[in-house]
Amino acid sequence: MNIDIRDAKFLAAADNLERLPAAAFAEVAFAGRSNVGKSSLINTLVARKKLVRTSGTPGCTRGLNLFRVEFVDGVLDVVDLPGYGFAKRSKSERFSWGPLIESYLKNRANLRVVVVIVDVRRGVEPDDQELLDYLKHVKREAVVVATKLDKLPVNQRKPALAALAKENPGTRVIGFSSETGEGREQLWKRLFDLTKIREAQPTES
Ligand SMILES: Nc1nc2c(ncn2[C@@H]2O[C@H](COP(=O)(O)OP(=O)(O)O)[C@@H](O)[C@H]2O)c(=O)[nH]1
Ligand SMILES: [Mg+2]
Repeated sequence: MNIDIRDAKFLAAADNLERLPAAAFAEVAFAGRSNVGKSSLINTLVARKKLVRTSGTPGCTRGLNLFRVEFVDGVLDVVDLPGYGFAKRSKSERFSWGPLIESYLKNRANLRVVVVIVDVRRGVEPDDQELLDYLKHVKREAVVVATKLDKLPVNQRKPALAALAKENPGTRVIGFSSETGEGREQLWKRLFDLTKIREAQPTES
């Protein structure tokens, strides 16, 4: 498969939806617990070492970061959602990351798919499950990516992915490693299938 990325660039950081640039192209959002390897995964996917800041460096950690990835024959907008799982949530909040993300997930016009990243050694944890349930509720397409595959011994990888797939019927599970690049093609293929960007024109917002 030809994954010919012409350009990948940071567009905007937004801590409220009004400040997020208007819906332009098909969009994919990436979510996961803090430290799960989300920034590394996005960088590996777009083959840019430092497009997204990795752990330790401050970014817009509570807000949304928007990137644009250009292919020869299509454009994809990528949204890096804040990591969840650490901050305490109030009773009125469905997620520890608060109403901003919930509203984004529910209302963003050009959002085609949400990639939920889990650690292959931990599987889907309660926070992840809550997100997956919410995505189902708002009828969003979800893909579960089990990353840090390289941390498992080779003979445990297939069984771990099979177990995850079994636990999440109806959701595609893709194994991934930002260390080795394993799963990169498979994830792109899935994203191309779901967004149709390789044949896409800009969408109306
Ligand atoms: N071995 C291994 N380490 C990873 C992988 N992905 C991320 N890491 C490490 O996990 C830590 C957290 O990664 P980061 O991408 O910053 O996580 P984020 O907080 O979810 O954005 C860093 O030390 C990364 O080097 C992976 O696929 N394999
Ligand atoms: Mg990060």
